[in-house]
Amino acid sequence: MMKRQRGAAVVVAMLIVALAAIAASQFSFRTNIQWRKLENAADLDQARWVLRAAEQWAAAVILDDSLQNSVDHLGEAWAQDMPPVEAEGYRIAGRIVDQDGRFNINNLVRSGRVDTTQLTIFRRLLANLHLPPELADAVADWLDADDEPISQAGAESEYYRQLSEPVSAANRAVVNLNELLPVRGMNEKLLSQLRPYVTVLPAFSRVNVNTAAPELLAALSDNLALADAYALAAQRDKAYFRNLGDLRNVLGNRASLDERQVAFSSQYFLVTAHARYGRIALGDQALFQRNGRNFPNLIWRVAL
Ligand SMILES: [Ca+2]
Ligand SMILES: [Ca+2]
Repeated sequence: MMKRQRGAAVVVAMLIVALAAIAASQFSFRTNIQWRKLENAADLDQARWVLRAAEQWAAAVILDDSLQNSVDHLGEAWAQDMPPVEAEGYRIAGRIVDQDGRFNINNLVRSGRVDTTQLTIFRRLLANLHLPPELADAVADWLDADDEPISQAGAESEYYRQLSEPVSAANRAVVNLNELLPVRGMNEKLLSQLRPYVTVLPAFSRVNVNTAAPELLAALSDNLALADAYALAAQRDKAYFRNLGDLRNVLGNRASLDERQVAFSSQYFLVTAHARYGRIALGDQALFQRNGRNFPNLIWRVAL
């Protein structure tokens, strides 16, 4: 608990440094706006600045963590929800969620072909979430390079062209989960149920067993019951897994995970930031990738 509090204190200190930097830049900014006279526009600029600062702060927290240790778990500073911080007329709130604790949809296809191991994992995940497992086949077809359905439940352009609003299968990796909306069997409700458990990343990723939901942990195994996966997650929250040895010790010889799919650290982090200044409130999301001991790489950013 002490460690967690100290971690949070470091995070707040970094944020205050970022805010001070903005305040210091205000002098020139104020002279600038004398001719502008549009208060809203000025507030918008300031809010954008604050939003960038929040994002940079989050990336700095991710970097700071990688300098401390090489394992990532939910007891670390980056994973703690931060209460909104107010200073100098700004209000900032930010949240960091690692993406390696989720099933990466793009793992389904390697070099244009369906990876059957990944397909099985995705089917199991859907079943554990009480969603139709055959949806995995249609998603895999949407991503794989060919136009041959992998099963009766699959679907390719031939299927999609007969719809009232004809489309073609993407036949490539996706960059945003919303791209899966046209997939056979998919709809807004289903996608929103799936969203907390999946992600789309630009490269193959392993599952961080320290941050994955029990439904995904169970999907990585052919002999781990969902109830036992919940027990595993409860155990992990008391003492995180440093390596395969820790994981094997906890599982005993009752069950095993597919160890080729498993990781104990995370490479990708989704940063959600909200900023308010004056009458303006803005939000955005950014995906960062760890970059060794250097500042994390920004993969993409979208306005909320
Ligand atoms: Ca860490
Ligand atoms: Ca295809």
